[in-house]
Amino acid sequence: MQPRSRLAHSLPTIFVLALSASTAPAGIVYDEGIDGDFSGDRFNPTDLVLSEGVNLITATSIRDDREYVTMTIPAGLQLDSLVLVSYEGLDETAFIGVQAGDIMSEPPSGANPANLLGWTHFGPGAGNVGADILPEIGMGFDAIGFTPPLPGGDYTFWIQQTGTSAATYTMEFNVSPEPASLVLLGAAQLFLRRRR
Ligand SMILES: [Ca+2]
Repeated sequence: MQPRSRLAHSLPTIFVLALSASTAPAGIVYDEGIDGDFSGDRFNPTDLVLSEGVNLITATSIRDDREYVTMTIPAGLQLDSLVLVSYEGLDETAFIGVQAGDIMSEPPSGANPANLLGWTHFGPGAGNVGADILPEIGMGFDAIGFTPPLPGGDYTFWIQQTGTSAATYTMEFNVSPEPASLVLLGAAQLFLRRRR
C-alpha cells in the first residue's frame, strides 16, 4: 500500500508543476537567422510587440547592416530590464540607442543625442555582457535620459556594429505588469480629466 499512497500524494504536485509551466508568461523570440534581417530603414523599422515575460532577440550587425526595431510595450506593461545575454564578434564594442516613437529620426552619422531617450555601447569591450544595460542606456551622454522601468508605449531601437567584423548578440527584454498603484493612478487621472 505504501507505493500507492506516495503516488497519490505526488500527483497534485505534478499537476501544479505542469500547470505553472504551461501558464508561465513568455514573450516573443526573434532570431535574424530564422526570421530574417531586421529592417535597415530607420523610417520603417521592424515592428515587434513585446509580451509579459522574457522577449529574446538575436541579431548580427556589421558595417552598413544596422538594426532598427520598434518595440511596442502594451499599455499596462513595462520594460524592466534589457539584458545582454551574449555577444560574439572580433570587434568587441557595438552601439545601441533608443528613441520614443515608431521611427528613428537620427541618421547613422551626425546623430543628435539630445533627440534620443538614451544610448550606450555594449559587448565585451564595454564590459556589460550578462548585464542589464537598460540603466546605462538611460544615462547616455547628452540624451534625454530615463530611469527604468520604461512604461507602455512605442520605442525604436537603433543597434549597430560599425566595424567590419560582424557582431552577433542576444538581448533579453524583460516585461512585467506595471504596479497596480500606477494603473490605479492612471485610471484616477483619466476619471478626473473626464469630469472636468
Ligand atoms: Ca542584421
